[in-house]
Amino acid sequence: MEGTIPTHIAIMMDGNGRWGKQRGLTRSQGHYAGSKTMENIIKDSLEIGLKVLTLYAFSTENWTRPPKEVQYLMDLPAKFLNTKLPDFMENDIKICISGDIEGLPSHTKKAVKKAVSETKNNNKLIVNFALNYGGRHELISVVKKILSDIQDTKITIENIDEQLVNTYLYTSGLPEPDIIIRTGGEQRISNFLLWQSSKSELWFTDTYFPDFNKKLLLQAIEEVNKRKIKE
Ligand code: V0D
Repeated sequence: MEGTIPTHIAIMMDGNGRWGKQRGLTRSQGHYAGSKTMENIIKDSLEIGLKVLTLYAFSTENWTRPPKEVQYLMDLPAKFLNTKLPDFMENDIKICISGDIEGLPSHTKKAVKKAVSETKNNNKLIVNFALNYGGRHELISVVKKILSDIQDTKITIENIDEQLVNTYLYTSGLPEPDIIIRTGGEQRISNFLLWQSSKSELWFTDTYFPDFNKKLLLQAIEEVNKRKIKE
């Protein structure tokens, strides 16, 4: 690998259901395969020295999928976090969540809060899960919180600038993504990190997420590095 490793990569993990279907499996079996790939990508991120990895697993729009699939998806975060927590501790990985976790099932919320609090002092790699995340929903929540703080006289209208807005986002304290990768063939931002993506490089691949790997991750980084030399 030549060139520099970015600080923050965000991945839209798309194409899991289609990967399953293509192999005569269920969509949920595709999601399971995706969760194994996710474990590998977290390991790869540690190895290459990334500081922040954001993983977009579920948008607020996904609630309209078949109930069985939604049920399966909703159990993945708790299963994943409860199984992997010792591994995160051992590898100095901090878990962050970006999204509206209040609307989630209570067992999911519980597992999420536990993982966030137990890993809060870790600092080799931040794995930021975008969970029940929607960019517009996030911006609406920012507007509401700012208005509420104005009403409570904690801030004034004159205080509102980019830096202040940043502190009200789910991603407060995290650097903006250098690269946003979307797997699965679609080339859209689909309501992901609307505010935070203003300067991000976008990289797309037709590869379904379960087939994503370290080689493609490094290819994305290299291609983006080349774009920058040309500037
Ligand atoms: C399904 C590929 C881990 C994407 C990965 C509810 C499709 C496997 C999580 C997870 C999903 C989320 C939050 C967290 C810890 C783990 C996850 C969903 C889907 C959406 F704090 N895998 N995973 N979440 N899939």
